[in-house]
Amino acid sequence: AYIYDHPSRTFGEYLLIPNLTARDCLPERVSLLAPVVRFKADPGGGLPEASLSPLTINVPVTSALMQSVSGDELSIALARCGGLSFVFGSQAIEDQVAMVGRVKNYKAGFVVSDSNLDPQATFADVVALTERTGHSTIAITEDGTATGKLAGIITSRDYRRGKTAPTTPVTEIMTPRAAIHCAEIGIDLPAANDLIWKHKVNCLPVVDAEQRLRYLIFRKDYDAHKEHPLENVDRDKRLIVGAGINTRDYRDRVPALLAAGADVLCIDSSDGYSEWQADAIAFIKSSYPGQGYVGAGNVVDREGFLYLAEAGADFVKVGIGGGSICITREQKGIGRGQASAVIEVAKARDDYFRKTGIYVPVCSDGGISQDYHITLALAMGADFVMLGRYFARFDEAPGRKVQINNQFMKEYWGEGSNRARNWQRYDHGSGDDLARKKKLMFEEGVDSYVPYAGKLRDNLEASLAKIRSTLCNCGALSLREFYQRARLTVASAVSIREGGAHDVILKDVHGEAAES
Ligand code: MZP
Repeated sequence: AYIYDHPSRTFGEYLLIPNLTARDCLPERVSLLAPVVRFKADPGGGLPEASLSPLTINVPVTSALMQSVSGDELSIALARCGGLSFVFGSQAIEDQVAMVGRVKNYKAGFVVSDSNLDPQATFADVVALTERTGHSTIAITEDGTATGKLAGIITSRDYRRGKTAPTTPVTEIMTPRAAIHCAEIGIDLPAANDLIWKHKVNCLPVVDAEQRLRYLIFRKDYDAHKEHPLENVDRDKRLIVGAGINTRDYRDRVPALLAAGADVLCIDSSDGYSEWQADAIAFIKSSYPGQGYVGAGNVVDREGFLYLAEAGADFVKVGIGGGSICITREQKGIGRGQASAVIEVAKARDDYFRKTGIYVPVCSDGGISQDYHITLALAMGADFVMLGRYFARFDEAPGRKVQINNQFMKEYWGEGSNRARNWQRYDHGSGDDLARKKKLMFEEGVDSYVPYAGKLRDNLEASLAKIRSTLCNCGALSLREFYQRARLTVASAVSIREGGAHDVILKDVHGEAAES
């Protein structure tokens, strides 16, 4: 056997050393634009600009192709914040297509205008409006005037549960808070405005040309749905979305996903250094020349990268065994520390670019347990990262939210667990007895909980703020500059301990000394 000289390392073993920060190197000037798919550039000009890629994302973060992560709701939320989701492929083709369709048909942006609701609007029109805009609460008066009788208030949630119908008594379906506001708003607009500002009522009035109150939008919903500056849309203003595929049914799945509008595909496999992947890529490239983008992986070394790049992969995903729910290393002894894998593959990508003039983006997948690990992956040369656990904690993730020991948790299960039964991800392609193979011989993933963390947008914005701030510490205004300038050091176990609060007694939430 060939034995590597150095141990393979992971993110938590490294630290960044700051560079000089120029006066104009400010977080608000940092661009996190990242390339997603391969492109050609002049290798004589150094590493190429991300903007040359035909598909870019405004923030270098993607969500994992997992049942417990990338459903349509999370895909919409992430694209709206500048990232990209890959809708999981371990489901029936028609179900996946429907999910992709829901993301593509989501109406990006938030339009508040008279044309939203005709004065003659019926209740059904309002229901349609609610669905289209994603407002969770709208109140209307019967005749569209401020003094008109309240016709109804609907919430998207209630509507989906089938509770809302024109005949449903208003009080049964509105939140107590909304009930108070609406009872008070049997009044004209100036008075409604007074009410809103005086009591800091959490809603916005929508009025017609004659300044008549038409309906109310609750402020938090408005904030959640107004256009985000980093929102990822392609020319038709639709959100961008990716989709997972496998090396078994791609001849049926790929055409259906592309027809549904998927912007990019990704072959989902725990070990991508295989002829099965080259076959799937060849099929897509020959069937959809110039438009079927497909990422491949996962690999952990130079050879794996070069094989997939030569096969035509549009990006290459890196990582085996580092996922938080992954037990592949324990079960099979296969894998590599994620930092070592990313460093080697990024170098292979740069060499390949210098030799061919083709830049194939690299995605670091799995094993990110701290926000700064994202930054380290980017410093080591990843173009973007893929996260599972991180996203599974949010409201928008498909897992159930449960309360355990007074703490809210979300469910998070691996694709290699018996719960997901994603046998194609671990398939070696032998034999044709699919029925027999449609179960896992042994598990490579676990079924688990992760601490609930609230809304995707709030958390992602906090994580991105840290990344931008770190780029400034290192004197970089773009990811390309960051990769070129970053200086990293391996940290000893003692210096890692030094990095947390130490030798102090922390206060608890009541301001008392917490028991250690
Ligand atoms: P993490 O962000 O939770 O650490 O890792 C997510 C990644 O773990 C996924 O993108 C995928 O590559 C990998 N994964 C998903 N399921 C399993 C499994 O069941 C797994 N073993 O390793």
